Amino acid sequence: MSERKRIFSGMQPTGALTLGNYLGALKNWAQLQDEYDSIFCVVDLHALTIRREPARLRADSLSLLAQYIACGIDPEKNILFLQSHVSAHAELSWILNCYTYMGELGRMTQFKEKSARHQDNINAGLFTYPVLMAADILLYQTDLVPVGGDQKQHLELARDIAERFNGIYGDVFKVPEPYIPKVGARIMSLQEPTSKMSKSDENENAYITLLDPPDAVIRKFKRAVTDSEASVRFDQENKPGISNLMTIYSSVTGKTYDEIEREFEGKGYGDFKLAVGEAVVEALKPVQGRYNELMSSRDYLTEIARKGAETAEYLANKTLRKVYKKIGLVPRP
Ligand code: AQP
Repeated sequence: MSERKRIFSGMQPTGALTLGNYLGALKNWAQLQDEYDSIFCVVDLHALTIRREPARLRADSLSLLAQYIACGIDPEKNILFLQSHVSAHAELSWILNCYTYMGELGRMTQFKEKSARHQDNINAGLFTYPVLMAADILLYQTDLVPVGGDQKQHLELARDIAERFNGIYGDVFKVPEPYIPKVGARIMSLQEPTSKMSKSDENENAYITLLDPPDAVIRKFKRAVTDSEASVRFDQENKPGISNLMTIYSSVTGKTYDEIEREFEGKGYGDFKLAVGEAVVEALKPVQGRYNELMSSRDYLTEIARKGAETAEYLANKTLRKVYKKIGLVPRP
């Protein structure tokens, strides 16, 4: 790889991506890929923190790779791979566990939310999830991590772990910066606009997936929860539903909030919701076309994953070897 700055990011293969995943992160990956050396990972090990049907996980992993490419991630320019194919992720994660404090992990909002939602399976992986995420990022001497706003806390922890480690052993890890979009950092549920849009929401009207057919997209936007004021105006606190729809519309059309307010002045919510739905359908059309093509070329996808893992492994092992040496493990003879 060249001396350009480096990006790393990943998503869990837990079903079709939502508009939140796309607008919060993936769209930026595509925009940044020409400027940075980019490494994009399907974080299948992270997905194990929730019980998954093995066949489903297998299918979702390749499907996620296809969704990355369908959203404009060029496999010729970037490294695309599956996390479980590069064992250094699990290995560094163990080491970093020994440099992370229980108190730090206990403060993570995602752990609190996910353990409340999955009371029957509050496993240790759910707790140490941010450490694996830190390992993912630090292995590649990453400069920038494009993620949605919900991952900010995890990224701050990754920075703390890197600084702590460097403080003891010298400059081993690059300390990464977050890259969080100004518009779209937190796309909210269409049914409960004070919670984030999530692919594991039980109510499928709450989220739009990148693979939803046009009629489902329009129907879900028509049912989106709004308010009784009948005025399209950005006010996150008092009008979270309309503000969320404005964010989505702004992200997919590039229009500013002022322009949107003017466009819908004197019009009802019905017109606005339909316009948002239609804009999203248009944005998803090319993504879905490309996705369907890719899913019928399985060999092409597995070849990308194979090549990606090879390069990623080389880079990751360089860092891992340095870490092992610094902490005093005897090099393998
Ligand atoms: N609602 C959102 N708005 C903006 N960005 C979001 N991201 C997730 N939800 C939103 C960003 O998408 C990336 C991938 O996240 P992940 O695959 O690690 O899963 P997650 O954050 O746990 O997302 P979900 O959709 O809520 O998945 P489930 O329901 O499976 O837990 C990250 O960059 C994240 O910031």
